[in-house]
Amino acid sequence: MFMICALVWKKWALNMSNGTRCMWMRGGTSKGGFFLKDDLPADETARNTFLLKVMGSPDLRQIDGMGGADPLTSKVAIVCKSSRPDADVDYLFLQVFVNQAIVTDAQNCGNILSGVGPFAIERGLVTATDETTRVSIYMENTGQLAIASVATPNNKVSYTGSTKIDGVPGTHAAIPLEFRDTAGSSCGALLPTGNAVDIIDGVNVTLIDNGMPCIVLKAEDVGVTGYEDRATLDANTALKSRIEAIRLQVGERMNLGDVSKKTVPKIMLVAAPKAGGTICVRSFIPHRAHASIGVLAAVSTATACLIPGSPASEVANIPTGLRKTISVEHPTGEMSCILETSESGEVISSALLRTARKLMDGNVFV
Ligand code: NQM
Repeated sequence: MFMICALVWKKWALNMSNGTRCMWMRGGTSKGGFFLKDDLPADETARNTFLLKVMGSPDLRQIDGMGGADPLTSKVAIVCKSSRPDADVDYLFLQVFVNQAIVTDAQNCGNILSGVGPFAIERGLVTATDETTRVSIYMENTGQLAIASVATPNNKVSYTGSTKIDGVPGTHAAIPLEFRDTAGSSCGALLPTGNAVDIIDGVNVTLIDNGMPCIVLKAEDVGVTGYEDRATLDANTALKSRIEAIRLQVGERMNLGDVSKKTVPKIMLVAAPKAGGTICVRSFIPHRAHASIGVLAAVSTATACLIPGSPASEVANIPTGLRKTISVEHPTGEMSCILETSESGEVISSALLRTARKLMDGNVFV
């Protein structure tokens, strides 16, 4: 025992001076540090203390760390080889709060997920095969699987390509993501209260979880249009207090417990589409407006469009057919979610396109 402790301590003493190996990546419209599990302390408290230092939290500017002073750029992926027969790697997502000393695993992140396949191949956890390598990823936060298809010409990850995703300048290699069985990922059921609509503080809401716990409500019901830009929404303190009051009340009902220190549920303000899409969304994650939209939050909101009577269904322009492309308009463009539905209208699987890019591979110092 003493020997093991001494070895662990020695490894950490070394890390302090030599830094800790990590890769910084953009995943979809988010950005963060990607670590191999073995490169981080096994003890959760020590790990979280380390990650707060890496990001420079708590501090609004994160000036003494790598974080970008925004929840969307203060994210961490921890990856290891999976022991599960159906997965290549396990991925744990951690949200590092910007201005509070909190690191939480209470949510998943589909944008950061886009970087996990390339990272796993780059680190040798998965061997590249053919032009495209399919990586099966067990998402530890919610206990579900995702499949990422990564471009690997000549058995090497390629980040270059012609795919454009809104919210990211330029074009990159496409990384299609496929999800199955995401219903009830954190809440235990797609509709955790059993209702298509609940009324909270006089507002009709759909409480839904198809990969991300979300409160879906009409923007007009809380006094905005749903077409505002991020800065306008972020400056609207009255709106923020009103929707936070709703959020705090539904935590228990969504089986999430006390959500005052959690980043779920997210709040999705919906309105009729304005740019030829299916629905228009402004989301809060949950205390800042999102610059675009979260991946699984978009899937959950797209699913809400298909629930008769929900506020989303009332404003959405829903396509016909069992395989539906739900184009979710957001502040910087749109995200297309492909939903596969059964004859009875149940969503069986979802898929969408992301891109990712390696930004830095090296050692981080705390
Ligand atoms: O919903 C932001 C993001 C996300 C999460 C957030 C995400 C998802 O855009 O799957 O991607 O909701 O905190 O990265």
